[in-house]
Amino acid sequence: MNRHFNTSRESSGREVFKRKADDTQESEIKLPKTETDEHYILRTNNADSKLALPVQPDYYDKSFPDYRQPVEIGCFSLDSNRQLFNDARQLKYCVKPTSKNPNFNLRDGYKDRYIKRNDNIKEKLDHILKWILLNKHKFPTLSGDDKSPALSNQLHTDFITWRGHLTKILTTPYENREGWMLAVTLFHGTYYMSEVETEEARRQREQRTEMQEELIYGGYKFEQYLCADKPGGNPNPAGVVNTNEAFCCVVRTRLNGHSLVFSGEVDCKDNSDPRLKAPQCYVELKTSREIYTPNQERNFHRFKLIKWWAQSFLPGVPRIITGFRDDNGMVVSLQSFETMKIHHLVKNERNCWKPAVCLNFCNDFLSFVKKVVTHDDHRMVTLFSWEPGKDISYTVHTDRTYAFLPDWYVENMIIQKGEHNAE
Ligand code: 0WD
Ligand code: CA
Repeated sequence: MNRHFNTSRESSGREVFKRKADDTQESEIKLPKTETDEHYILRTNNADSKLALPVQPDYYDKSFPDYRQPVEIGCFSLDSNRQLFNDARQLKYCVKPTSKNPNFNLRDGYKDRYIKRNDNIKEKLDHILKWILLNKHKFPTLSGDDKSPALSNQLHTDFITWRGHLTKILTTPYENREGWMLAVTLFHGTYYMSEVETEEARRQREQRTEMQEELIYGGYKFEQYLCADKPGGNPNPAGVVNTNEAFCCVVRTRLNGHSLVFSGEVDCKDNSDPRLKAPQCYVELKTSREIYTPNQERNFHRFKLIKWWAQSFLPGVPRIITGFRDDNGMVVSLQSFETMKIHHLVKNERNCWKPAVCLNFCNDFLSFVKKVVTHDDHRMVTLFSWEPGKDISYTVHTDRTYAFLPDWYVENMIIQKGEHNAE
């Protein structure tokens, strides 16, 4: 089997008993070691008792879990109107600059050649769900005589989500600034996970300064300097930057016992080696401020590279091309990072992040979701929330406040089931 990493599972289960010494009568009980060696905390108070998941890296510092080589099962494109096409028309082709010290002006066009996506519109999982309906044949079905109609309408996939949501989960043990909320619905045996913007994130988004907006634009502008629309073509820095347009790949993989299908935006393809199949031919593009001091380098290693690593590791994108910009918004140097070698660059930092901790934590979080969400109901949402310094907790919602599976998706899945039954 082709795997990124092979491990033998270690058992490092320690029984921990935590009781809060305050007057809320809330106690935390680390559940005894289980077969799967997970670290739930049973949080009880007088009203009810709930499990919570701790995030401290120590709990997850064991050998690497199995993470299967991600396989691309499809892709889609979003045009300037955010219309979805079941093809690669928006895929761009990477053109390596001849100079290692280019002079790309990342501010060029910010005022007059920028069409910005409306980020007040929450698209949730809609694009992925549309893609699924167009590509149901790509999901494994049960074969043989025991194929039951009820089961044949299942996707045989544990989790469906955006890659960006998984990136946030992977980096949680080391995150100390931004919390998150993830809505989960179990429908026909599959857990759908869709982010809900936190109040704090919304506030930050609405109060962005002009300088922050310009930095966000600069990331897209950098893509324009490095990418051509056609293989063999040339980049066109005189064009408009339209952030509605996107190319997304859909990959299937497995983390220990959890099968995953997720989609992530891909910046461009390296077309120079025709033997490279997707996702190995994909390239992630990034910009970052030039590094002048050891302290800046340390922060880059500790806080930025973990996000870059997690984002590209998940779909198996092997390379990240970075443009380092000066304070005038000019790209003054380029550097290429190999995703699988990023950790070697950072591991000498004190208290540095570890890939195994990120993946073990993700594995336990997904197990936690399966343990907590047991009702198969498209209207029901379990909202998992995390704030820095706290455990992961959840609330259950049966009103439609957080429901995110659209009727057109649910109906399509249910109608198909009825059709099968009628056969
Ligand atoms: O919260 C999210 N990540 C959501 C993403 C919620 C709803 C929709 N989307 C979709 C959009 O359709 C977009 O095309 O995000 C797609 C990208 O998803 P992803 O790959 O799972 O997200 P992530 O890994 O966080 O971001 C990849 C790139 C970013 O590149 P950088 O180099 O900055 O990490 O996608 C862009 C951005 O260029 N991006 C977005 N584009 C449009 N809408 C969004 C967004 N909400 N978030 C990131
Ligand atoms: Ca990028």
